[in-house]
Amino acid sequence: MKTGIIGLPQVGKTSLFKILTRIRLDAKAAHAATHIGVATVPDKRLDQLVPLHNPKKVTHAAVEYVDVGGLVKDRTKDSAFLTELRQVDCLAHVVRLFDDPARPHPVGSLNAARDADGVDIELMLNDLDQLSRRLERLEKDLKKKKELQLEREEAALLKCKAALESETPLRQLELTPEDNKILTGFMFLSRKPMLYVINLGDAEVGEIHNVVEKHNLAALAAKPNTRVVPFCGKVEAELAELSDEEAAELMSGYGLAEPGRDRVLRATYELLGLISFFTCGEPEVRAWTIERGSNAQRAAGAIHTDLERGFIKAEVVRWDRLLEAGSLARAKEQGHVKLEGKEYIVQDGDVILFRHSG
Ligand SMILES: Nc1nc2c(ncn2[C@@H]2O[C@H](COP(=O)(O)OP(=O)(O)OP(=O)(O)O)[C@@H](O)[C@H]2O)c(=O)[nH]1
Ligand SMILES: [Mg+2]
Repeated sequence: MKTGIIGLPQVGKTSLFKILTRIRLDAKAAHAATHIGVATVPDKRLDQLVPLHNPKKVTHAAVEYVDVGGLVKDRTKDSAFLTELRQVDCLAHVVRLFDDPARPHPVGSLNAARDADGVDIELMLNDLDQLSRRLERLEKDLKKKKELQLEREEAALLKCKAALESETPLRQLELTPEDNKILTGFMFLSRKPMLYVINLGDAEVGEIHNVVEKHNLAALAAKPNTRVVPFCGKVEAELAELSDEEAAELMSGYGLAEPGRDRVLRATYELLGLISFFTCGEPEVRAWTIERGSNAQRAAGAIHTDLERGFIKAEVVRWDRLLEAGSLARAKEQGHVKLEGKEYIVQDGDVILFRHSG
């Protein structure tokens, strides 16, 4: 699963990319158009399970980010850029609220709601263009021959067209599973879940909890498939250079409960509809990523296809119950370990031991 970092020029996209992935880019590399990297998702649950097992290795979940560079005017008309952007599963739009006289905001003033809408309009215009071309084709084909599948496609596209013409991004539409299936192949930009990363000036870092109200983003934050996460690029860049203790001290000075990096990573994970389950043993304590709603057999497949094929049963215990019990054996004695079949829907934070054949 890939998340594309987008936004106007000079808003802090590459800075965010570096903070999330912890990849160091020298000045020359930082100017390149695109960067791709993987970020490990922090998980306190997993960290707490580690001392119970004393494992050789600990592996956190990971998500991939692509920094596609600035959305300068008409860039979405560039076909290579567009192809790259269509491939991502989710968008992270960096909106600039920090002031820097040396690098003025491309529009001049700072207005998060305006920038959020402006970029959305660009995405929507692009979708409308793509959709209209397909509709034209469909109408011609349907004149020649009526076909149920084509009529369904036309109906789904007309729904989208009506939304786009009233400036509603497709991510906000409620669609039937059948419509969703038809639309998947189009990879519409405004249909991708959207994370607005509000890049604050360091003077505002103490007010991080008021940002949504203060900058008129509450309505936006309440939309479906949308999240708003305040973030302070400058402070986060400082935190990245510090030891854990020093970082904790700096954060408490700013009144921050956790790094913004963690909030952005978690929000991305949630927007993508992902959850984690854990496997615990002496060789490795590890978080695995699956889509919310996956059953136990699918979850086994995240580890290995052999495990999915040879699935017999899953021993499942909630992470906090295991932590309380102190060991799997004791959790079993206490009746917290359940033996589940392949249709069991895996829950976020389950610790699973798969029994399999072959
Ligand atoms: N004060 C302040 N400056 C920042 C912040 N984030 C980034 N900058 C500065 O703004 C400039 C642009 O940052 P980048 O991260 O390169 O921005 P970008 O969006 O990737 O820029 P382009 O790729 O050129 O569109 C750099 O000089 C950063 O040091 C921030 O949160 N606060
Ligand atoms: Mg950049």
